[in-house]
Amino acid sequence: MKLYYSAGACSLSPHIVLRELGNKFELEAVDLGTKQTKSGKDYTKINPKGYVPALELDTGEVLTEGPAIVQYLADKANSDILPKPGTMERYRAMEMLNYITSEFHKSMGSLFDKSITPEARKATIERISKRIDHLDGILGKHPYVLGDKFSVADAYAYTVLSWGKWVGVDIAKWKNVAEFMKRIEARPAVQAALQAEAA
Ligand SMILES: N[C@@H](CCC(=O)N[C@@H](CS)C(=O)NCC(=O)O)C(=O)O
Repeated sequence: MKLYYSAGACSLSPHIVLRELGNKFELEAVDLGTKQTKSGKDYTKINPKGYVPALELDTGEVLTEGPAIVQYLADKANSDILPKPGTMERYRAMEMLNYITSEFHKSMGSLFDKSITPEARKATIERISKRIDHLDGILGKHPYVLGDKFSVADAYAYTVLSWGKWVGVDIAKWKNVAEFMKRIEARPAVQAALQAEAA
């Protein structure tokens, strides 16, 4: 299995999950500007959407979209870092993955765009702040986004919120979220993923 990634991008979420699960996998960096992979392949032939992450399976099949990849990995490993399919808890996990993808991932991502107007930037930060208020309330009740146990949704939330420092969203303002970020960052799998991506 091979994960196509870009350092610090949303591909960090499935990268963390691969390490949490103790899976054997390869990593290949993608230059998102040139769409070339580290070994010189045209990434658009691997993922025609041109963005990371993409997971190449041993069968040669390629799975894209972070929330789908993390569910695939956890289900394949029959792991408790994601509730089982068909249970109400699983729909809660999907509810949270969707919340992260639509309310944080894309809005935080849009703030990296240097051409965004100051008005649009301000409005986006205000909208994200309301979403973080909600998440802070959740994390005031339990240590992980779905409850008392680490799940794939924590890896995803950690990844997209870690962009705050680069885009002017000061996570330290939200006490529970700030503590959550430290809790997730301290996990050995997260440390290993961060080090591998920095190498
Ligand atoms: N819907 C995709 C979005 C992935 C995405 O936004 N990837 C960004 C990095 S975080 C990217 O590769 N952007 C480069 C591009 O769009 O060309 C997912 O959730 O996996």
